[in-house]
Amino acid sequence: MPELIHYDVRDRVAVLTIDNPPVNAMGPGVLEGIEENIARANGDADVDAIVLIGAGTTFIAGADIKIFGTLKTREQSLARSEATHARLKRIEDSSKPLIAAIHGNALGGGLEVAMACHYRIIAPDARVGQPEVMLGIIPGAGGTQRLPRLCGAELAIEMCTGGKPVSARKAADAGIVDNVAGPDLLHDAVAFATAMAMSGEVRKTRDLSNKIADRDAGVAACTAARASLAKTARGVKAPFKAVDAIEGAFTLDFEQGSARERELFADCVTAHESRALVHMFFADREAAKVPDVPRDTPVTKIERAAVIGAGTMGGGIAMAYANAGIPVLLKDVDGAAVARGIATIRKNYESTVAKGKMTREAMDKTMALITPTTTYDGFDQVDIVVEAAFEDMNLKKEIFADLGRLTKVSCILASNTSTLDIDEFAKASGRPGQVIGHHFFSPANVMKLLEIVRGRDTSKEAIATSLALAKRLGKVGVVVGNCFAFVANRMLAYYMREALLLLEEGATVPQIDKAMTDFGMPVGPFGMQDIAGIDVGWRIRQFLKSIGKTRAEGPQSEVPDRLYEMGRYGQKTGAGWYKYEQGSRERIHDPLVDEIAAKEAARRGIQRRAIKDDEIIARIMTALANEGARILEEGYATRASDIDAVYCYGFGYPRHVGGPMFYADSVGLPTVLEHVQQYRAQFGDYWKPAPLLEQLANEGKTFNP
Ligand code: T1G
Repeated sequence: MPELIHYDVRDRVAVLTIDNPPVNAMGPGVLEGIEENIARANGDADVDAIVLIGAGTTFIAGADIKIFGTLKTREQSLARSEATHARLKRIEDSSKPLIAAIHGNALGGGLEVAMACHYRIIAPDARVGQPEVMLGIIPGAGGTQRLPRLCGAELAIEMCTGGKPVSARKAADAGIVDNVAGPDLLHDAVAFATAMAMSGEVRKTRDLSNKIADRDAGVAACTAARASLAKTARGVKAPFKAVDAIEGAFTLDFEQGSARERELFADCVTAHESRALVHMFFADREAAKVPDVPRDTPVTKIERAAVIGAGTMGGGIAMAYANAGIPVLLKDVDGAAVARGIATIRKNYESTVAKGKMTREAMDKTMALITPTTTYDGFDQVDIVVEAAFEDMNLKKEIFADLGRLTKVSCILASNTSTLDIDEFAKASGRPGQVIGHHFFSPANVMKLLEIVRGRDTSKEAIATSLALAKRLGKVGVVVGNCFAFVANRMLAYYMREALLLLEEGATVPQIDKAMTDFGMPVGPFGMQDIAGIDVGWRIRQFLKSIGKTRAEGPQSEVPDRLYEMGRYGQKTGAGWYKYEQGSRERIHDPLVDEIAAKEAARRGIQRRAIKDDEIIARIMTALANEGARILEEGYATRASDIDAVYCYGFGYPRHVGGPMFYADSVGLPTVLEHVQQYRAQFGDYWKPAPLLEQLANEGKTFNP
């Protein structure tokens, strides 16, 4: 067992260094080691004070998240947090001043350990936070009791319900930390500890009371927090539990408040919400690991970029690059097209400034990074080109042939195509190793997913460069294979197939959309199409028909074609699946659409019936899981959690449900298989179960190991 805590004495100060790479998570032995070494320092005659500091890049990044999966019952959770609470109290009872020296991050249990120390000193660029709600839990090591004692109700609530870390400066101003250090944190921490030893003062956070003295104000802040969460939480429960626990800091004494925290923590850690969010935490990180692309694969440093096509997607992609500080050329066929693109970009930034989320100065600085052009001048200087032109194979082949001639050999040639075969235009470029799919999701400057499509000849360097770039653009990069419509749109087709068939069978547009938003989707399938444009879907269907393809196996509803023929393209024409008042985006049910669906059903001999919301969820989720299984067995996705990441970051699938594959695991694959077989009998062979689903269900296994 490597030594997790190093003990050194410097100028009569014991320096305890936590050494559990990569992020000093509180795995087995860490907290125990801290307590043992504090006891040692208290017994050490050569020591007057103690400093706790992290080795490597950070202080403690929290409890070891891998442990949560082992807490199967409330009892197990309660026993574990009782032991942790008791251990932190013993640490807090150190007779010699105990100073936490924070660099990098002090998150979750890391901040809780720091708050159990008597004083905290922080590096200027460090952050502290209680991100537990991002994992579907609440602070479980006394954070909901000690944090309000240091910074009061409002900030404690903000930190514990939002999960975002705060800066060193903000933490100091709020009283969470006592001092912001200079460039040498350890030096300043030892000096601070020596001063505290001189004063002989130990200050136990649990005994502080002035920030929690005003009980009514504390309770009022919690009530207000619940009200605002009711509008924003969209089905997640942990933030409400965090407020309940913090309220205990104002209405109960420390022991009772801590006991309440333990109870609420146990509620959360054993719930599906937390299992799903922990799954997604690791899914985000696993996605960056591609089995045949070693971590030390060389990556191209992206210092300049170019985007071809200044339409909705091209403009959003250029913004994503500029937001990351990368200068980008934005090219389109003529001045008018580029000017339209730049005008849309400016409008988007203006609305961000208007919402106070960006300063005008920052907007001007960012927009200055985007250079409009109608020529290939300067393309020989860029490190990556993202082609976001019209979805037409011949046009793309032409562009990639130009790029192959005009850009430097190390330049990555990426395409934002959502459907077309990467290998075809890779050949046209003459440099297939550099060609790769970078499929962004609309709005490209907002949606977190970057679907990275590897072609037959795409080099490992191009893949590694794309993954590193995704992180730099603030995206989750997921590498998928070059099958038709890749992973995201291939699965979306099955999602839409079932939504449209359910409509023909008797459900209504608002009913289906509500079932999906109640499930946690940000918008239902029909609301989403009205935003994206029914005409866009129609054009893709025409293109697919021209190459003899359909998006999904099985019957294709023609209701969207009927709407297209009526000029109902969605929000942009004031009517689509819904109708819209002039200038409003409020969706209004239009019975005319039900009539069209009924006519189409009659034409296809479908008997209409009343459909329950459960069936809507089951049909759609089962179709996703079955197609996801096919994608896995065909090798177009490395692991099931990649598919979950694609769906959560590409289509806003609720992270607290865990993605379609994790959801299927939670339903139970035998049940999912049963549904597929039932639907096959009811609707037809297009519901053939994926062999992988059958195999895993029969072996009692899951998609996600
Ligand atoms: N536990 C286990 N592994 C962790 C971990 C953790 N807390 N944090 C990171 N890792 C792994 C991660 O999986 C990856 O592994 C490697 O470290 C590098 O991480 C009691 C109960 C600290 C900001 O929620 O936010 O405390 O993929 O790629 O981008 O109340 O990691 O290399 O094999 O993310 O530099 C609360 C979670 C826990 C913080 C660094 N803490 N971590 O970001 O590196 S709950 C958190 C992060 C808790 C208490 C409760 C980030 C980071 P691998 P990385 P990074």
